[in-house]
Amino acid sequence: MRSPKKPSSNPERDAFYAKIDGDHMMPLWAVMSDIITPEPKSACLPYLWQYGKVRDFLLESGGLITAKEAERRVLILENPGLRGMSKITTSLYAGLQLVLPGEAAPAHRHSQSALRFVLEGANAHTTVDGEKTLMNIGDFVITPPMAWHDHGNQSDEPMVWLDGLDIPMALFFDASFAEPFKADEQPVTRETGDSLARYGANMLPVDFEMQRLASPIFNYPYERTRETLRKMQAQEEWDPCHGLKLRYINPADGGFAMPTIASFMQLLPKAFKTAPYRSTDATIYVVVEGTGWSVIDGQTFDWRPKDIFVAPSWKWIVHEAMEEAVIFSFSDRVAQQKLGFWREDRQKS
Ligand code: 1HN
Repeated sequence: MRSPKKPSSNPERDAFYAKIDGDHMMPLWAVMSDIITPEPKSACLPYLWQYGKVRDFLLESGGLITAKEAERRVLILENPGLRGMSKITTSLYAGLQLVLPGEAAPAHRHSQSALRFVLEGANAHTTVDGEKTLMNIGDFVITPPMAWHDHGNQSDEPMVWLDGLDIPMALFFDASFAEPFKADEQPVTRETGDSLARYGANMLPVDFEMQRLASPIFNYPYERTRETLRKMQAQEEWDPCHGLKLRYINPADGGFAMPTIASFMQLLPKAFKTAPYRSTDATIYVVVEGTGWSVIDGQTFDWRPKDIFVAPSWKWIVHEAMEEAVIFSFSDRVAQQKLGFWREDRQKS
């Protein structure tokens, strides 16, 4: 594309702009280069939250408000370039949620899709559409659009997870609906583990038809994901940009697990350094195992387990693992692909 240059103004043009302004009109040529950029231009900045630090704030919030009063006791992770907008990237929301022993977060539903990535605790639960799922560290749990969901912690330790939602997308489309359930907890109508047994064994009920756009599996347990990485690792087939990277899928159609949010898990062997990569889906990373650093747009971020960091759209990223590392990530890739926007780039060596 020709390098965009704004036509200059002159008194005659300015007078014309002022005249049409009253009728809510604007000349395209005065704004075109701001709205059609040759490359993505984003206010989103690279950033890393150290879990050790934010965990203290989260536990402190536990003394200020109950999960029931807050509805969801969450500290939002706001991108430093997007403050005040409840966004971790331009299109995604993320927050850290705390459910203390004995607490419950009341049932509700909304058009936004949600994912949970468990950071701390054991055997607290979320109930999604009548099925109770126990949550453990590294589990990836989804709440499809308009699915009733409530959380509870009947264990004796605090439970912390990272929430990822498509809230900015629902706002962008003016398509947000939400409602509370008539009771704090929804009735449990299915056995724990039913959806994983039914849909997570490379089989489907014979006449299965997709009822919704999201995966029929609610919980992708870390144990299984980790074992898959362990087995595949032996093959030594490393992608130069990703190491060994898998995507979470909807087993019924092979697509991503959620309609708007793509999610991934990757393994980098000890001392592996990835080749520079960039893509249009700004990505949130959560370190599960190992230590290392990532260089994003020239800035270095050291990471350790449970740290959360964000890479903006179209900025070069390189990861280097000091020890064998396992990293979860999510982005709006699936939405961009459906809409025809997604692009990726690998640095030529
Ligand atoms: C929500 O429903 C949850 O269910 C967490 O845990 C965070 C942020 C905004 C709107 C709804 C949850 C949320 C949320």
